[in-house]
Amino acid sequence: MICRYSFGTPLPTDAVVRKLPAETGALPFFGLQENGDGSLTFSLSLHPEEVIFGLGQMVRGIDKRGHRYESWNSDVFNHTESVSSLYGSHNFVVFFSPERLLGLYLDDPGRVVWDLGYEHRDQAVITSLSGNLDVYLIRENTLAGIAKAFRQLTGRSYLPPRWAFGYIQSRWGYASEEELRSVISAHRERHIPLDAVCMDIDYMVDFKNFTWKPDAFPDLKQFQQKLKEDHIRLVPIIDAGIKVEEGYGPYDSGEAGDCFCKKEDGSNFVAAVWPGRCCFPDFLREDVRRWFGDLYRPLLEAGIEGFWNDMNEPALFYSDEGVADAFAAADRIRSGGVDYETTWWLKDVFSGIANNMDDYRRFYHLVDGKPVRHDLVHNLYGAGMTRATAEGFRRFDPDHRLLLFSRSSFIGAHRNGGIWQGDNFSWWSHLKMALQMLPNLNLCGFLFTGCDLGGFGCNVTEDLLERFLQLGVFTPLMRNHSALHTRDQEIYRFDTWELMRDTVSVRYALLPWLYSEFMKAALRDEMLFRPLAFEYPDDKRAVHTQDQLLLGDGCMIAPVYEQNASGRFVYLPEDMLMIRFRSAHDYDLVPMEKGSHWIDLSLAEFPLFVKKNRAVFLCPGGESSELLDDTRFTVIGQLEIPGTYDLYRDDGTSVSPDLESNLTHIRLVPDNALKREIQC
Ligand code: MIG
Repeated sequence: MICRYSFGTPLPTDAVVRKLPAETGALPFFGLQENGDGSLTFSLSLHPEEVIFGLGQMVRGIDKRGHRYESWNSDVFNHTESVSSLYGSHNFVVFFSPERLLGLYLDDPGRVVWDLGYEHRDQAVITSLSGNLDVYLIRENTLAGIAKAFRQLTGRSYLPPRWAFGYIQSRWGYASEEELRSVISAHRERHIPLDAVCMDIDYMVDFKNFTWKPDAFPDLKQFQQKLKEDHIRLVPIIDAGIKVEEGYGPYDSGEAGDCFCKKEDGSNFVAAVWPGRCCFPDFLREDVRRWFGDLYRPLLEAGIEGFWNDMNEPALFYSDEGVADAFAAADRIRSGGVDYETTWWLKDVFSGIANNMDDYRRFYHLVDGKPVRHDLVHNLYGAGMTRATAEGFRRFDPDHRLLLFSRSSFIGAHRNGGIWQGDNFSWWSHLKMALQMLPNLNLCGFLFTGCDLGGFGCNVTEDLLERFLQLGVFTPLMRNHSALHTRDQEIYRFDTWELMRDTVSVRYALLPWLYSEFMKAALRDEMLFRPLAFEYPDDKRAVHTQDQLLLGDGCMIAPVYEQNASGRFVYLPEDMLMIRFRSAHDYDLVPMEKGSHWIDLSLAEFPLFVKKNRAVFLCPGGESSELLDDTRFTVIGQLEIPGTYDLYRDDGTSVSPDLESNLTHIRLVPDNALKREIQC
């Protein structure tokens, strides 16, 4: 059951797809306080054992209790424990204790502060700064029921094409056809499976969106065509800002259509990003989305089938006004004398030039024809860009799914694209963080996601990359990405590349099954990754587990996320079969009993646990998702009672696939084996 309560004058957000009438009674469960400055606070006392799932893309554990978070889409380069926001705002949480099961969704495009037991461990105190919002309460009997109800409120998750489940190699710095070709052939020569390579900003002319360097990419169309013969796709990046430059098509057409965000005086808001001074499309307007979505055409016509959208919080390096304010601050100090406090303050003033709150208050959007200051709708910007892109794709090619993943997002954007987890570091703690983010992202509707495997910033080590890949085997987006000037991070750069290749090969053997699990979850409004509490709500140990996840129908993952570990402890909430993978063909099958276990896992090994009477399907493998044989499988599982597995298969691109007609019901017949070969 979902109830909507409305406060103030909420702005349209495009987050929900079901319009519910607002309740007339008071909001139950929560204490309500008007703070006098327009902001509204909702409070709830927490049970000692209460766990809080949700908030999607966010640092810290699976259980969000015990800290303070903010919904404020931010370009953050350092995902430490004390950071309060990342790139997306996902204002949905589920409170779960022996006495309560309650979903809370705040449809609010502005800043929201979530104190979930930070100030007082037994209190959740949630503040909407604008006080204009819709609050939804979701009550169901199970955690999974709440997740499903929320998805039905906010709409079906985005479906990527099947090739997007292949391994993707990316790096900031690949600047030419030649360079990309050599990266691709280094994979192919070593039989490291690969489906796509990303093109970061270096492919553009002066970082201008929708351009590409003519000397580095003399014939992009032909290049992409040739690569497709080898089953490789190019995935270029697009940023949010449009360079101010007369004669540059997107700027001229944007100006002609009056598409850019304005300052109070009616002139374009200008701030610098990679290309220098840029204007920012007002993605909240339908006509602007249409204009922007059509800008992808030349790239689509060149045969490109996937994109990633970046810098759409929007990230702002500086504005002229901001720089002038900082110089003025410096001048004040210059005349007033310098001490350590003023110099520290000055340092903050200058480092605060980027992504500055004053800048976010300097420009306006048109919402229903009326100007709305950016900070009040800040968290919608990336979602608007995603929507513009997705709508453009649909106009260009209504019959095929294209790949799209964005950095910034909001609830609702999950219908139009995936997201990646942003600029993580090559840190072991970020491997754990990536794992912990997955179920909360899924809960909020973002199924197609993954982190930068190996870590984006800092220098990776080969063992860290291998362990990252072992998590990546299971994440829908399996992309190795790293920043300019960091250590080379392609698999083939390392002495242990064969281990890593074998790990990627497990992904390809699992790909048809993983795709089947993903598509069923998406089409049934379910999650792919769930916290253990979803299936074992009465098992206290399971409910509080922070480093294992349920995967699909009847599986569990428990990656190693510590350097030099020779294994890890795993808690099995029931009897399971462990598959300890070394490669697609080399693995141990170990039946294990409910309880705690130490599991040996050398660097080359990673486990997948399968419940009794459930099965995992391994196909013969291959080096491209398009070359996999999904009719012959090794079926792994302990089968004690007759059952079925519903294998989802489709053409991998059709836009509205029908779930039922794409299922093959495979009979699981009890036997004494742990694996068997089938054809279907
Ligand atoms: O200011 O395009 O998160 O993946 O490689 C950095 C360069 C801009 C941030 C993205 C990252 C990408 C990088 N971008």
